[in-house]
Amino acid sequence: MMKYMLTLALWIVALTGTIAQNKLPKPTTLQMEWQKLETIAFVHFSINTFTDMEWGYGNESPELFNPTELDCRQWVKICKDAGFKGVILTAKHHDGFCLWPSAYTGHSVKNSPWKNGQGDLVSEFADACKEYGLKMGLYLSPWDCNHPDYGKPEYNQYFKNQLTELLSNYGELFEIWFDGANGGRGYYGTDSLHNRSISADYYDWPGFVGLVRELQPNCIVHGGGLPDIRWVGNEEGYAGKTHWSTLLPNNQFSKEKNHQAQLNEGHESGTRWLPSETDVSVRPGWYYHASEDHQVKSLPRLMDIYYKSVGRNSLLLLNLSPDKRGLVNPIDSLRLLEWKRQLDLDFRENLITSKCQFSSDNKKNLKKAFDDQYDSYWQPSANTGSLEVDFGKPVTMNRLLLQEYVPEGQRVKAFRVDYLEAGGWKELARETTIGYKRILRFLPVTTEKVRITIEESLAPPMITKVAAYHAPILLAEPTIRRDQDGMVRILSPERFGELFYTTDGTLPSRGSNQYIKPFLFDGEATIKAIVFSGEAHGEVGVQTFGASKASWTLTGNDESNLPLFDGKPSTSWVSPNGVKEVVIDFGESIRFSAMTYLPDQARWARGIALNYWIYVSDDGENWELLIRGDFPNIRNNPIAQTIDFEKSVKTRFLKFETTAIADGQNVLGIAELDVISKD
Ligand code: FUL
Repeated sequence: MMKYMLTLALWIVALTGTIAQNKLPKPTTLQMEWQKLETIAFVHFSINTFTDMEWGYGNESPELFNPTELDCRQWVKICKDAGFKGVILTAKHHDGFCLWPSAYTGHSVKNSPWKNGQGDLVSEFADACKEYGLKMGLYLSPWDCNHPDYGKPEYNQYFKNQLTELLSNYGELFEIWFDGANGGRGYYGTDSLHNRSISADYYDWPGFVGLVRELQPNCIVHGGGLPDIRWVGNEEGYAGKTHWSTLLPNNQFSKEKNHQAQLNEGHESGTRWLPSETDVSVRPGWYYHASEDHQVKSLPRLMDIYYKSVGRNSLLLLNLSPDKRGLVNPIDSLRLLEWKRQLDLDFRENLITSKCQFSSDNKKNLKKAFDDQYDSYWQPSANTGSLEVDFGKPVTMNRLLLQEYVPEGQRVKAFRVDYLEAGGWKELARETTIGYKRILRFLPVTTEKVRITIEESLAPPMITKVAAYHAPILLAEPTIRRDQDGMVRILSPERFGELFYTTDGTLPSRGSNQYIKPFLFDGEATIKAIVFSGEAHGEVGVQTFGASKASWTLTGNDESNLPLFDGKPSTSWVSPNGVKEVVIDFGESIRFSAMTYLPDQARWARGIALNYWIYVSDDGENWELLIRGDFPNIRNNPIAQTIDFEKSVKTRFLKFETTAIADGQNVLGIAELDVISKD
């Protein structure tokens, strides 16, 4: 009887496990192939490159499009050398200009001076991808500020016609990118700053996706009313630490939590396999702007992005912005090559080799967690279990890489890593999800043994890879901050090393001023700093400061306004509910010709202004409108926005007002406002 009960109990456990496993959403073969690409590239190149904009109006003359040295082979070769497996080109952005001679519009390369209107950039791009063996993808913006039918049902047919051209004429595509962005300014309309709000069901998504399925059955779809992969919820390059490749239907998203935060983490109980793609640009903007040449992301920043995307179960889509010549700038290409070299160094040697001893509560298939085959895995007999690696000698490591076999669903909910120190186990990390790939970074530990314990899982976990590495130290660039009184603080993210700085724009070296404690440096300045550890040094941190803020106040406001002037991007001033403006009293008349607005930098920001009205006044009562405009793409990419005036202005009071705030919020949020004289 006892034996019978036991068998029954085991059978019930097994059955419940099977039911749980069967209910787990699973990726399609296509989604799996895509996930394994790990890093792919984006290229933003179009009319915006020539107008120095991020979002065009749609009324730009095709005559403006005239790259003098365009060479798609150069772009694709850089992508190949940087280790990307595929590359996606913006065939048409929101302004409607087409990089191929579409038969359905004149707003394309065929009316540009480039190759006397005979060129087809998409075709050149396709040839380059073929030559270098990279997968080719295309971005086609549904939002089109140029087309007269946009906003009417007819536009859907126009879009399908264009999509058909792209899907039929350029060979195999691995990814098609439908952008969800909509709104802002457009050419056709009553007001050049009008908002084109369209209803949620305006686009014929099923029709668009249907075309892709029919004409390119091996092509993954980004967006398009949800299809195959999802946006990661930000354009800064990070996936959530907890990161599920599964998502609930839109109407089941939690009401309590920000929508983007949910995209960033996915849902443990998600009913659909929708892995995330982390799209981020090497520069602040997506398009090339000479003014951002000094803001190409640093090597440590790019490494951080890799670890926070690929290392958190996402796929990285990193953007390049060819310049007006039609070439990727050497600053960007060299940085990408450095990045690839550093990645190779970080993962040069897996410290877990066949010489190690492995043990576990379930020894069956244990070695499969340590081989290089993705399709073979180790599984504990229940939803929890642990495995241990004995190196047989002390080894030093600071990275641990784990992979689940996800074709059978993402399972692990919680895991712990311990290492042996002085005869006892010590906790190294306590984490949540693993997914396709998870990489942990920690300060180096020297140990003989490491143990991974799966503490919670939706079904018996399938662990296909455990690897350990000792990545070289990478010295990051220092950050430079200045408070309202002009005190400058330089901080190094490293806990060691010596800091040196300059205030005259020259490159800092060991011979420059050594930073020991905060120092006073008020007024406009560019401060550069570097950290040295022995001979090794990091990259140079650069910070440009505007006019002194020592005597600035906000009129009609109290002390709580200080975050606006404190020089800390991490703190923000937020207006009282319903107030959409801020008035600054400089204390005296000052002259300046530009200003910058840094929106709230919080992860789920408050009060991002989508447009601006700048007024000036000498007495704080009579105001003159100086300039107004939009902040394109600020919601997705909340970087500092520079507003250049036509000529310099001398004034005592400045009013910054907005009429449109992201996500329909009713407050204005400002991390920093600065004024700069550029003359
Ligand atoms: C966003 C767009 O609005 C940006 O301009 C860029 O193309 C980015 C990749 O997607 O939504």
